[in-house]
Amino acid sequence: MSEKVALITGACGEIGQALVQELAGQGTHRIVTMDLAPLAVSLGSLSSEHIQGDLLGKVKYLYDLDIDVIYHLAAFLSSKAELMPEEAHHVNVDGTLQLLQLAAYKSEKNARAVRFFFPSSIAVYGFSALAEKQAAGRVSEDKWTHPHTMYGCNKIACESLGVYYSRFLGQRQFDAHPPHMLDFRALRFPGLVSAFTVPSGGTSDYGPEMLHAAARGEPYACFVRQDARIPFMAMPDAIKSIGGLMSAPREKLTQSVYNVSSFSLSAGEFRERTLKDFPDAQITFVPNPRRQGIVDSWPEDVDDAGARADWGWQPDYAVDRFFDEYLVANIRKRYA
Ligand code: AKB
Repeated sequence: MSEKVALITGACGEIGQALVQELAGQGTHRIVTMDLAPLAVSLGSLSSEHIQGDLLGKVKYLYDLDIDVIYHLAAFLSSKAELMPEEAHHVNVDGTLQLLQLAAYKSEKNARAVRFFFPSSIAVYGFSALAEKQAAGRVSEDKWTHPHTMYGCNKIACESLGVYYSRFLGQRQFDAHPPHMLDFRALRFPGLVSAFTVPSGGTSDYGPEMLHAAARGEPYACFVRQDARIPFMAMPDAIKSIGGLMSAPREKLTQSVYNVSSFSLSAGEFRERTLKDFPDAQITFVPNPRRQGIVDSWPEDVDDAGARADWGWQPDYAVDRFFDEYLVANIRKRYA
């Protein structure tokens, strides 16, 4: 195995756990993981080194590694960030800035662009009225980018910083011999749903929470209205989209930031699909005004034509296959 390092921050999160397994299976890089938490025992053997602790205090240790690619997943999600906005900004933006500085330094020093993956979100979009959201339907990357949450502000700031570090750092693109700059690539994820992990701190969490509660046989009070609609995606498709974007030749990419979508569901439809497989599930709707407000500010769906055109994005799990083949079977196994 190459000594070139694939660094995964936030490795203990939902995307992180799935990505560690995927990259370990590929065997192209030495995997170094980072998180506040210890790595799950089941993943321990897949990471050659787990750096546990506060990201901002640990970045200095990464300068000794032969970093080839960074998957920067560590972040406060939307609901948690609203409880502590300044801390969220510090981790979400200052943490990303420090890793971009590391990738920029390594790219120039090794004369080889470090690829930098950043998970952005539908939270970069912002609607002020339901009628506006419904009229907009599937939004494209250049419209409605007025986030209403600290998390959304952080995501759009990090997108801009990533583009800056990969194309305009110090305006050195005008130098006679511009330095190698990092290769920044981002995806604006919808709500992600895993059959194997449960979300925490997000606002799209009501979808997976509803299913996991039903599978455990526990009642669930959904914190948004039945008509609340946002896009969702199965975790395997999220991992597929990261692989698709990160393996695409740079010259094929006409953007640095891409929407990716799979299906759009209302909370009421989520309940109906859940009851189909768990008929005894007790699911009620008890909207939380603040979290409802966040979901109302997010789009019903996103337009991912750019991703499909530039790097052949195509989800594997539309809504029926998502429930029937991915979620219900695996979630039953998890709680059996
Ligand atoms: C959240 O709910 O905060 C995230 C997201 C949609 O980015 N899952």
